Amino acid sequence: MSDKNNATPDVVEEPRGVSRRSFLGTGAVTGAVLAGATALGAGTFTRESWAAAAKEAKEAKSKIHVGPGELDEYYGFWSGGHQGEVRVLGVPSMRELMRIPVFNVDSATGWGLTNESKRILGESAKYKNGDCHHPHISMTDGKYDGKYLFINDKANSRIARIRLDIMKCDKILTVPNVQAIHGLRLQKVPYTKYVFANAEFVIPHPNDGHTFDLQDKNSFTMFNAIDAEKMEMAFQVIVDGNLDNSDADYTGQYAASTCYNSEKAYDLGGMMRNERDWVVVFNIPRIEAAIKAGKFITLDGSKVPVVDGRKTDGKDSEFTRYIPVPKNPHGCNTSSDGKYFIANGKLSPTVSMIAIDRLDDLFADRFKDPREVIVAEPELGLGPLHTTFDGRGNAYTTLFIDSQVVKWNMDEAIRAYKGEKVNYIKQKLDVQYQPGHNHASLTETSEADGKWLVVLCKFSKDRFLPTGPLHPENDQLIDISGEEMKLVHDGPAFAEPHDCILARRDQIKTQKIWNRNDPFFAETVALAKKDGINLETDNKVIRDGNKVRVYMTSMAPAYGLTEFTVKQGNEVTVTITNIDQIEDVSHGFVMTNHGVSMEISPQQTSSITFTADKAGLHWYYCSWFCHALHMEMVGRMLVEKA
Ligand code: CUK
Ligand code: CUA
Ligand code: CA
Repeated sequence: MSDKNNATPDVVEEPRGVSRRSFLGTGAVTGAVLAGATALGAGTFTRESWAAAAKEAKEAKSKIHVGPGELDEYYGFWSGGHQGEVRVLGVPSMRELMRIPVFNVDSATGWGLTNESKRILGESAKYKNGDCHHPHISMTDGKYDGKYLFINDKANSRIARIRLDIMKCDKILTVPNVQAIHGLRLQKVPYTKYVFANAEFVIPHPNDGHTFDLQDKNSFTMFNAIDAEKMEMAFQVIVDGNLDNSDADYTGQYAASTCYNSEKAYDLGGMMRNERDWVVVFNIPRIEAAIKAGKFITLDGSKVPVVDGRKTDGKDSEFTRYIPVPKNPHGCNTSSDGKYFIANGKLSPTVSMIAIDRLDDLFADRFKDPREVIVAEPELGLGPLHTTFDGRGNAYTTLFIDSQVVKWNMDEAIRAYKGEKVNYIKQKLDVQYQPGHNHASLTETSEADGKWLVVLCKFSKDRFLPTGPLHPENDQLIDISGEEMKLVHDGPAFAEPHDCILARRDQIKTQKIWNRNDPFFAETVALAKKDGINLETDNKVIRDGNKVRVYMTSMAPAYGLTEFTVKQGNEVTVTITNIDQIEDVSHGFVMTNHGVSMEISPQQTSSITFTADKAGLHWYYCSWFCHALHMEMVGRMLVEKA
């Protein structure tokens, strides 16, 4: 019988009957090919290739097996895509360890329901959706410091920060006057002072309906820098074209972003008109100096300093340089040796290697042609989207249309660009199917260790048990420690993790139980103080007009209050402090038929506000199984008729 989990089917089917190679035969890469490949499916798999894969998988099994009770070597942080959360995985086991709700509502932890989470969500709490793409860990001296993880929300133009010591989101910022925060990267050196974030879409300014013309000189998008510690806007830079992905360098001086819509077009055809778009490089010290000197403007009612990084009459601004690259580039990746920004061609089979050590000269206008900073443009295959690095001079690029990862050597690509006859391509490995991001262990740091490569495939097709019309994505794990890449694991994932990041387990240090002074619930503690409440000991009901504040403790298997009375129509705030000191004894609080649910982990205070709109008896109960008598951990809210 066929067993696709072991990659040894009896019947070898070619997905959708159209082979990848037949696309290769169609010649020029166009949007039509790209669209066609997506719609029709790609990838030719013979019985031999399945069998070979099966053999390799068996060999690799021992490597990825993390036995019961054993711990993974790496933390992986996965974007939850348009599901809006961040997921924590162990690598290489690929086991999901935790979910961190961010731009979504989560009924287990009460994220989006509790007062603590609503304060963090702020104004934007009204949005129940998000679209995460790029999770990145804060750095000091080009290495992960394990303090924060930042992630974008493309859907509602937000940036969130997650504290890695508690693995909870602690700040969310809506970026003003832009639409769709997409590419997000962090300053690596000397430390993550800034979060760099691209706003993707061009919009009129002010966007008040006075014009809808994207060619208007007041229609543009902006590059954004956020103060990572304060989570406040630092500055914005107006650019030509649009902005897709970005990365920062290892000197602290430059950041670079790809632009696929240099045309400022409205539609697909228009966005593919130019043979070349560009990479825009930002000179951070020059921008900082201008702002310090007061040489900035503000826009559309916001106070954020804005500088203009557009060309004027073909002349560069002091803040930016535009480097033409082919065509609708997507991913932008700094090599872990700090030498190159690599722009991935998408509609071109090439990637463009920009020498970072030539950027000083570029900004000093020492080149006739900005393309003199390009040291190689290796041809890799169809649909290059993202590149990652093993720290041994090799790069790994995803080929969306070819459904492959290509391993290539950077030095050899440079030699070939100079005319030497050298084959810089080391290996092409089929992946299943249509990969977007890939990410090698520690690749964004100077410590890239070349052990594991995660490839996030957009299509899983036949790789898993069918789940109806909506398929999972396929996050594949590849062993890159040897000469050859070896596929070792298929991991189904929900709702498109665009990107992920891997850190060594020693780089992430978490708290076992909450600190009573934690800022996460400090405001709730302050409010309790105003009511004269000692949260660790008091079980009290405070009546304040139509508002009722119920304070109680929880300790397995009982709440401090098993009954409280309110009047119909009262606005009730329940604040619970979990005085258990034992690791892992989390309690919950659910008020039945009121849409009320929250987590209270050891030494945590959580609160939630709702209207007691129904007269009668309403049970509340603990939702995390905490004790043999967990079912008995209940209480009653008695609502008197109005
Ligand atoms: S993007 Cu999704 S595959 Cu938002 Cu980084 Cu490239
Ligand atoms: Cu407390 Cu279950
Ligand atoms: Ca274009």
